[in-house]
Amino acid sequence: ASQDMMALVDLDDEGVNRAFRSDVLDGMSGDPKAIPARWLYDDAGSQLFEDITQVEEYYPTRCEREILETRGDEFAELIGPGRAVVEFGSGSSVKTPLLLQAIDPAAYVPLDIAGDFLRAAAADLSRKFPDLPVYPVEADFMKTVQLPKDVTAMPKLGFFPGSTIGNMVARSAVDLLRSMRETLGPDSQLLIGMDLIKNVAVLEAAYDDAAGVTAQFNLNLARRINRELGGTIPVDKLQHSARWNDVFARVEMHLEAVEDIAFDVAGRSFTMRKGETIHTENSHKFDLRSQSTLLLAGGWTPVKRWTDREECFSLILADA
Ligand code: AVJ
Repeated sequence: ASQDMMALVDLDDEGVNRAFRSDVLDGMSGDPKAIPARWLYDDAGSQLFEDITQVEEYYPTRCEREILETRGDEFAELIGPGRAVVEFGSGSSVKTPLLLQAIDPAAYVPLDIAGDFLRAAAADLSRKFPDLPVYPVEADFMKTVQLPKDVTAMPKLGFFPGSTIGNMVARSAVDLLRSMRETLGPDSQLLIGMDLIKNVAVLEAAYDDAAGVTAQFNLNLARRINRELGGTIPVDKLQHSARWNDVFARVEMHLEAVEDIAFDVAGRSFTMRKGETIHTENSHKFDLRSQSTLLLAGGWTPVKRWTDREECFSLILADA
């Protein structure tokens, strides 16, 4: 049922824990087994993802940065100054300075579920832009977020880089785009990154790098289950797998059992046959038309689209 990020949960620690347990138990009871990708991003997972963005094979970060670095004048012209920039799933906010520098915003509101990570990144950004008010909000951006009252009167620019939208199946992506529109208001704009369909070998290498960083990111989910849910998963008997699914236009990450295994999670027993997998993430890829269709279904009208020189990745500006 839940091979995507969708989960409407309370964000107090106990709520997170309960939601994690129920998502994992549900997901491990299914056939095929699947756990929502959002649980990959605890503080350790968020750090491992930052490491992924540095590996040679992982082109999205590099290509998106190229667009942000070279199109500042066009952003300034089409977006204008004085907006509150609301970043969804801000992570380490490494790309953000490129945007903020170009458009001269009135405030910056990073939203993320990884609290410690969020606050460290916000503090870092405040040092770079001492005159910019920064209001970090620890929140699950899958639901409509109450923004700090200091920014309610400002026109908003939603910033959703990295093709994180690609983690969701279309139905959830549309729900998210609609709730972003709800969060940001009727005069808002959205600058969203969307990864492009390309050569399968390039796509699969980006999700299975030679140094094994993506494998560690994926395996961290099994370690997190062991840590937080009293699990006994034999992590050394799982291997990372990344495969292009052409029907769904997505790269899928799985954890595959290398032999028959049995283990407990939160007091319940599970088995995996050799070759059986736990589906842990989808990363959907797009073309021009699928991008427009998705945005329009979510209530956003595309205004301008940029790609990097190699046409690996795209950024799209849309109006509410
Ligand atoms: C954070 C969703 C953009 O799908 O490319 C990277 C996550 N997973 N390598 C992506 C990810 C494995 C990443 N996003």
